[in-house]
Amino acid sequence: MIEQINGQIAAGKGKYAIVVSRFNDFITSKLLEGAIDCLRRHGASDEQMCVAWVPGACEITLVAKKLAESEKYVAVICLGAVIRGQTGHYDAVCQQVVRGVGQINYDTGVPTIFGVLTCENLEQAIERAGTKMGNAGANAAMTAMEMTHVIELIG
Ligand code: INI
Repeated sequence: MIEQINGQIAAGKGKYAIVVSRFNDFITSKLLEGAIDCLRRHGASDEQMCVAWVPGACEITLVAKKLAESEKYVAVICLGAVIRGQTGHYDAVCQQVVRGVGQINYDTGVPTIFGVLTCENLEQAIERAGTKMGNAGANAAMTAMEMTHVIELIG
């Protein structure tokens, strides 16, 4: 028989950290609402959540790393919105955050989830912040719960 490792989407007993950037906060606040709502719907109490605000996407990784290293949280959810229309250094900001968040996973072993929108324009960001394309914050929260359980099952 093939051994199966299949994480469930349930909050469990652990505490989840959410790092959210204030830049474009009319979008990121919707991502945060989506993540909190999703964790609650899957059994998390408010005591199982911690929200850390940072100025912009570039600041997410340092705070996410500190939270992951603290050993207080089962997962760290990173939320932000980088929108090309507004910045000449869009590609650099995106690369820095993508690489940084990925690296935290390997360095700490704590699932650290990339819930940062990288969009061409404001319309795309709105579509992913609770309208046509769903809510990327809620998706990130689902991923955090599933990854937490997968890691638990591996032991
Ligand atoms: N930060 C974002 O989160 N999104 C953006 O679209 C953005 N733009 O457009 O520049 C942005 N810039 C700020 C950056 O993340 C840092 O906060 C800033 O450079 C200070 O380090």
